[in-house]
Amino acid sequence: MKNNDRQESKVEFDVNNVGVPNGRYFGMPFDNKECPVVLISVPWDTTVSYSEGAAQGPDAIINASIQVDLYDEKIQDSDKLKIGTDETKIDLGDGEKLLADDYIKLMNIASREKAKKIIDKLSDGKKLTASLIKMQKEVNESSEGLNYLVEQICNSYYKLKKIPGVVGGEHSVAFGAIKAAAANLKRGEKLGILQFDAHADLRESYEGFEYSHASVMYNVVNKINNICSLTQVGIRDFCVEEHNIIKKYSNKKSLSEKFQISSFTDSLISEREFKGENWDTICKDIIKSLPKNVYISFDIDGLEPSLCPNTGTPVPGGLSFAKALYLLRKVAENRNIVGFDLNEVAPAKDGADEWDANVGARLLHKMALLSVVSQK
Ligand SMILES: [Mn+2]
Repeated sequence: MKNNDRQESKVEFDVNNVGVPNGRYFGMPFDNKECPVVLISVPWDTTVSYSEGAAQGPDAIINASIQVDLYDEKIQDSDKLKIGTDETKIDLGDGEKLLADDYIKLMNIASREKAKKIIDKLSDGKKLTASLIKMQKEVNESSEGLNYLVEQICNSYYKLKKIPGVVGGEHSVAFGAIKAAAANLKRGEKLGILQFDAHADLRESYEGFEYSHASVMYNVVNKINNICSLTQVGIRDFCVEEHNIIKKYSNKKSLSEKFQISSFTDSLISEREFKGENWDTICKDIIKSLPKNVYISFDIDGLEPSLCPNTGTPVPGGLSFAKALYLLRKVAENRNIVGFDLNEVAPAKDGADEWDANVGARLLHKMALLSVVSQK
C-alpha cells in the first residue's frame, strides 16, 4: 500500500492495540467532523540547503504513528482523543481531484528541481545565470503558492472550530499555518509564537529564496499581522544578522510593547542550569514571555540530534525529549494553544530506520493532545 493511500473502510479502532495502517495519523479512522484537531501533511522541502528528506516526513510519521501508544499518564481520557487527517481535495480543473498532500508532493518535485540547480551553482561559488535568476523567481512564486494553500486549508479548520496541526516538510511550511492562526483570533487578540529550533530562522532570505526554511520566522515577524511576540527555545546556530534582529526586539519589559523576541538559546539555558537553576524555573520564564494565545512551531532539530539524526541541518546540543515535553505541558496548562506545526522530520535515506519518524510521531501526538487540553 502506498503510504498515504487513505483507506475508506473504517476498521474497528482499538486504542489498546497496535493501529491498522489506513494512511491516517495514528491509524485513527474517525471522520474529521468528530475530531477537535486535524493534522495536515505538507510534504515540501524545496529550499533545503544541506540534506533533503523533509518532504518524506509526513508519510514516514504516518507509518511510525501506528505503533504510538495513545495513553498519557498525565491527561485524563487521553486515549479517547480523536485526531483527524486532512483530506482536502484540490480540483485540477478537468474534473480530476487530488488530495492536497499529493498535490503538494507534485509541486515540490517541480520546484525542488529548480531550487537544487540554483543551490548547486551557488555552492560552487559561481554567479547565477539569467535563466537561473528566472528560476529563482519561479521558486519564490511556488513558495507563495504553497503558503497560500496551507493558509487556506488551516482556515477551513478554524472555520469549523478545529485546531489545525501542520506536519512538514521543511520549516517554511509554518508560514501559512501561522498566518491562518493569527487571522482567526478573537477581535483585538494577538498571537505569540513559541519556536523550538536549533536555528533562529530570522534571515531575510537565504540562497535568494524569499521563503527559505532559514527565513520562516523573519517572514512571520515581518509579513503577518497580529503577532506580538516570538519566543525561541534551543537556538544554537545563528548568524550576526539574526543576532542583531534578536537584540533589536529583546530587552522589552513587557508584552505591552509593540513586538518582542525572547531567545532562550541553548547556551543560555545550559548556563542557567550549570549555575543551579532547574528546568521548571526556566520554563516559567519561557511561559512569561508568551501571551494568552500561542502557536507552537516545532522544528525537530531543536531536540538533541540523537533524536533526529536525519534532519536537514542537525546541530549538537539541544533539548531532551523529556524537557521539550515538560515545557509543552506547562504551556498547555497556562496558555491557549491555537495551532501548531512539526517540521524538518526526515526519515533515513535508505528507509530502513524509523527512528526519526518514531520520535516525530510521539511528539506530534503530544502536541495534538496538549493543544486540545489547553483550550480554556
Ligand atoms: Mn527551523
